[in-house]
Amino acid sequence: MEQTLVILKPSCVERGLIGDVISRIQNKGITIIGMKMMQLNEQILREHYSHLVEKPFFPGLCASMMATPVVCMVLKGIDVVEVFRTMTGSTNGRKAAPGTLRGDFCMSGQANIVHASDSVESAKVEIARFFRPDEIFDYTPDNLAFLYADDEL
Ligand code: IDP
Ligand code: MG
Repeated sequence: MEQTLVILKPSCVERGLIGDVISRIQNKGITIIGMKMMQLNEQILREHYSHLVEKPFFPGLCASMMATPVVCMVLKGIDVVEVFRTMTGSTNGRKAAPGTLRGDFCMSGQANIVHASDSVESAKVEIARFFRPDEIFDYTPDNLAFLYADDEL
């Protein structure tokens, strides 16, 4: 099964939306196999957002990601990278579809409450960036036979 990295950003933490996002994840039938709070710093953000370092908004993005601790999670499920990106919605909360996390919970293109890995390859790199192997608990939930059909497993 795939794994993906999720970060509940300071805009999620500060607005008291941690529980709402976790509920959406659990209601969907996605398994949380790693979860911790972290205080991000510029070094890890320059790696995590390396594709944005040259953008004029990068200093503001960094500041917004360091404003409070964040909650980092590793999620597991079949096709979970794509499934959770779809649940996350477009980058700008004002344009994200209703029913998505960003579409339902935010109004900003920057303070957009969640980060989600965008491919299986980047998920592997991002999980290794934010989690030590012993912080991931790759267990199999008891209700797996009710989350998926036999021929999907
Ligand atoms: P994503 O989070 O939807 O994958 P990316 O393009 O990878 O979007 O950008 C990473 C993060 O950088 C976004 O979630 C958002 O917080 C911030 N960001 C992206 N584009 C802008 C912008 O034009 N202005 C301000 N912040 C931006
Ligand atoms: Mg991205």
